[in-house]
Amino acid sequence: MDGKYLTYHGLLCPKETHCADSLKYFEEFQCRDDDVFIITYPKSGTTWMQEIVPSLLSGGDLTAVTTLPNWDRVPWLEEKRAALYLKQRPSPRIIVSHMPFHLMPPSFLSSKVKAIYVTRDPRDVLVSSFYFHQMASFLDDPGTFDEFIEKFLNGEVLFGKWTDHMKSWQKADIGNKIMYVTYEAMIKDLKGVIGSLSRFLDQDLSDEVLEAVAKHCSFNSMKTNTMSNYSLVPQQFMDTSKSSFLRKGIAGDWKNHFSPEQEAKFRAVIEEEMEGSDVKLCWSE
Ligand code: PPS
Repeated sequence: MDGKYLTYHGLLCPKETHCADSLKYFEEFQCRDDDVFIITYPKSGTTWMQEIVPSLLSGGDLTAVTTLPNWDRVPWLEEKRAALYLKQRPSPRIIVSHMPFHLMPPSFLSSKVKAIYVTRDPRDVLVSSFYFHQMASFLDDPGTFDEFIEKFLNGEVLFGKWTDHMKSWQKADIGNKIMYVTYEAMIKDLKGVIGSLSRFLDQDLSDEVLEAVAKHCSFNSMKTNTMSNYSLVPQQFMDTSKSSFLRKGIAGDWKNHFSPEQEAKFRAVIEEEMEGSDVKLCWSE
C-alpha cells in the first residue's frame, strides 16, 4: 500500500490523522455513561451529524456549532488530536468514530453510551469519497472512476469494505443504545429525523427549536459555516480548487457518475456480500 496509510486490523487509516498512539488511545478509551457516539462509514453524513447532535444536546443553543470547529466540538476518537480535545471535556461528550463495532473499546459495551449510526447509499458514498480523494493531499489519488469502484469494492479504501462496516454495526448487540439513521431520510425530512434524534437523546424540545436546528443544519447553511465547512483547513491538506468538502449534499448523485454496467456490477457485488444479513439495501426498499 501507499506510504500515506497505515493498516489497523486490516483497515486503512491515513497516517496524517492516525498513529500508533492515537489508536492505542482509542483502544483504551474510557467511555462515560452519558457519552454520545456518532458512528459512520466515511462520507455517510458524519459532518452533518456533528452539527445536529450538539445543537440538540444544547437545547437549541447554536453557540458551539458557530464558534468551535467540528473536529474540536465532536472529536474523532481514533484521530491524533482526540486525546487533546477529550481530556477535560465536560459531559455530555459527543464523539465520532469510523471503526467497526467489533473493534470498539470495551467500555463502549460496558457503559450506557448512546450511539447514532448513519448510513448512506453506498453508490453516493463512493462518489463523495472519489471527490474527497481528489482534494485531500493525505489520501491517494483515486485514479479513474472505474479504478476507484474496484478499490472501493475490494475494501482498499479508508476503513475497509462498506459491506463489512454495515454488517458489523447492524449486528451490534447493544439494544436501545443505538439509533440507525439514513442520510436519505435526512434529505427527505430533516426536521422529522431531528425530532426522532431529540427523543432518542432525551431532549424535550419545542417545535420552534427543532425548526431552528433543522434550518441551521441545512446544506446551504452548513456550507457557509466556517466552523463546519472545513475552510479552516489549509489548502495544502484540502485543495478546494479541486472539490469542496460540502460538495453537493444530495441523494442520488451516483446517477451522474456510474454507467449502467458499472452500477449493475457494483450492486451485484454489494448484494452478494450482504446476503444473509438483516440489512435492507436502499435500492431494495
Ligand atoms: S467524512 O469525511 O467521513 O467526515 O465525510 P462525511 O461528513 O461523512 O460526508 C460528507 C458528505 O456529507 C455531505 N453533507 C451534507 N449533505 C446534506 N446536507 C448537509 N447539511 C450536509 N453536510 C454534509 C457532504 O456534502 C458530503 O457529501 P457529497 O455528496 O460529497 O456532497
